[in-house]
Amino acid sequence: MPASVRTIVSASIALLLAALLLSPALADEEKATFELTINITWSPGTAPFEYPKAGGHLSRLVGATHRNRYSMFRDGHTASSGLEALAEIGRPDILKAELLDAQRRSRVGTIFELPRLDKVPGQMKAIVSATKEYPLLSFVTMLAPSPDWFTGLSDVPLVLDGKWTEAADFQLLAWDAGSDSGKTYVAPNADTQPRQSVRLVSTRHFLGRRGLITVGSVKLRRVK
Ligand SMILES: [Ca+2]
Repeated sequence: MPASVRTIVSASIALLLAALLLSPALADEEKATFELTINITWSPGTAPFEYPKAGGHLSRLVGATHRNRYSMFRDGHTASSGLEALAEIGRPDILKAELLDAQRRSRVGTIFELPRLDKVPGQMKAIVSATKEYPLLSFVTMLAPSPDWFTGLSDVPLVLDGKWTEAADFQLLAWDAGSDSGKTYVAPNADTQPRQSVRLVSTRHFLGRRGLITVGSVKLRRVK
C-alpha cells in the first residue's frame, strides 16, 4: 500500500481509538434529564366568564420527546384522533398508542404521563429524560370540563445549536382541538365533522380585555 494511504489508514485508526476512549463522555453529552414544572393558574379569578361551578381540573397529561417528523399539535392543523379523545374526554390511551406507533418509526423518543390535576390552581411536575436524536418536547392535558379545550406546549426545543437547553420558561394558553362544537365549558357533546383546525380559544372564556388569558406557565430546567 502506498505510504500516503498507509498514513490515512493509521490516522483513521488513531481517530477511531480516540473516539472509543472519549465515547463515555460523548455518550453523556448525548443524554440529558429535564424537570418540567407546570403551574396552572386557571381559576375563577383569572378566567371568570362562565367558569364551571363545580370547579375545573386537568386530565391526565401526556407528553413526549420527538423529532420534527412528529407533531402533537400545531396551530391551523387538524387534531389527531388521540388529541381529540384527550381534549374532549381526557382519555389518554389513543394518544399514547399514536406515540408508541411513532416511537416504533423512530419519530418519538421518551413518552411520559402524569396523573390528573384534581383541583386548579395547582402544580404538575415531570422528570423527562432526553437524547439529542429527539430534540423536541411536547405535551397536552385537557382543560375540564370543556367541549374540546386543552393546554400544552408543542415543539419546545431541548437542543439549540447542538447544545442542551439549560433553562426556559413558557406561558400556557387554552387551545381548541376543533373536534367538538360546544360553546361553553359544560355544553353537551356536539361532534364536529369534519374536524376543524386546532386554534387558540378566543371566546370570552379565555379572551380578556388585555388579550388572551394564560392558564399557567411552565419552567423547564435541565437537572442532569
Ligand atoms: Ca369530536
